[in-house]
Amino acid sequence: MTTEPRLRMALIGCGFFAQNHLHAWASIPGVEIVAVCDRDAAKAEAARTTFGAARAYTDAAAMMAAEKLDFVDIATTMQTHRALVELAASHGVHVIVQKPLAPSIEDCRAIVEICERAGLRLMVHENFRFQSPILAARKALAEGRIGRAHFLQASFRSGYDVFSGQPYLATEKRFILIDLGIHILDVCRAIMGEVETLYCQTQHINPKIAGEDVATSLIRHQNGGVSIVDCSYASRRLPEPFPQTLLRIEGEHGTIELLEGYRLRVTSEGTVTEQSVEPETPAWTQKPWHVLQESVLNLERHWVESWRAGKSPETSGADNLRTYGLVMAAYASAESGSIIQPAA
Ligand code: NAD
Ligand code: 89V
Repeated sequence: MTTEPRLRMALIGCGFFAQNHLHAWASIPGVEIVAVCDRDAAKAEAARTTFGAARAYTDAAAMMAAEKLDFVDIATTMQTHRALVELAASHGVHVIVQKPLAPSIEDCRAIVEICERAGLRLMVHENFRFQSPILAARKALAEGRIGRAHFLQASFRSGYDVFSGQPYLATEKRFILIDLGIHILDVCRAIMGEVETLYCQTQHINPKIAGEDVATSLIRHQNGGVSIVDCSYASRRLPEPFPQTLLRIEGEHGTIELLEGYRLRVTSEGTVTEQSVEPETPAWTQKPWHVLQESVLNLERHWVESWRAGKSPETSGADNLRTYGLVMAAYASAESGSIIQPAA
């Protein structure tokens, strides 16, 4: 039996969410965490010791010059992504980049072009479509249990304090659509297909933050389907549902619902079945984050599997440009009050 050599990787940006990336990489046998890098030496060193990396760096250029890597996982905030992708590409190293890919569509396109020109694999760390409850709903649809879908409501409504863990979210002029709406719009694309037109209304409820914290979009898909995508961080409810994405998919023969408490209910040809699709909680996960943490592991496994199979990952750079285009269309719609055709 031949075993493939382990993929040698490094992670750049050892901050809040990167801890999940590292736990997940450490639990995938086909991957070796060779090095970690953060501008903050203490964070880099803490990640090195916790996850058994050989070396820690504070300068990504120095790391790329010194290490022989198959890929880098970029888990910094979006302002730094383009320069770090350019650096990786100059060393012929494949790339995973956290969402949002960049602050502007021009930078996003540049990132995709840089990797295409260099012949490098590029996956955006767009993990919500890899959450196991959402995978279960997608599977029920793909199995034809409700026939062709003509309506989706994808809903994320919470009052959870995301700002204590991610303080930068409170100061950005654009908040919920680019940080969270990007995930829910991506789930919408994954379920209902490409978008023809989009209309969005935003609200700014919390006076302590700079950006919009509620966004409600009405979407017409190219296949004639219609979706509502609603996101809120100004919803006061108990039990607090963070970070659950709820779904209602209506089709010719029935309805698939992802309900609070990770219950998947399928009404198909007059029969109702309900099951728990709550993800498992490996030792490194903590509720209520476990559904996101587990999706990181699912996404990283997908990267390795698609690499080994020589296939493009589902959330490739080119794919993610379409999701990013929906976010930009939503802002354009909210600002102008008009219906927008997203950029192809
Ligand atoms: P963070 O600020 O906690 O961490 C970023 C780290 O990157 C910091 O430690 C910083 O020192 C380091 N850094 C910045 N520029 C660097 C550079 N050039 N070289 C080396 N290190 C550098 O941020 P975070 O909350 O972990 O968010 C990081 C990214 O993850 C963001 O894009 C955010 O949107 C995304 N995120 C995604 C999810 C998800 O579920 N997909 C969840 C949370 C955050
Ligand atoms: O997934 C994210 O990007 C996070 C959160 C779920 C808190 O919005 O920022």
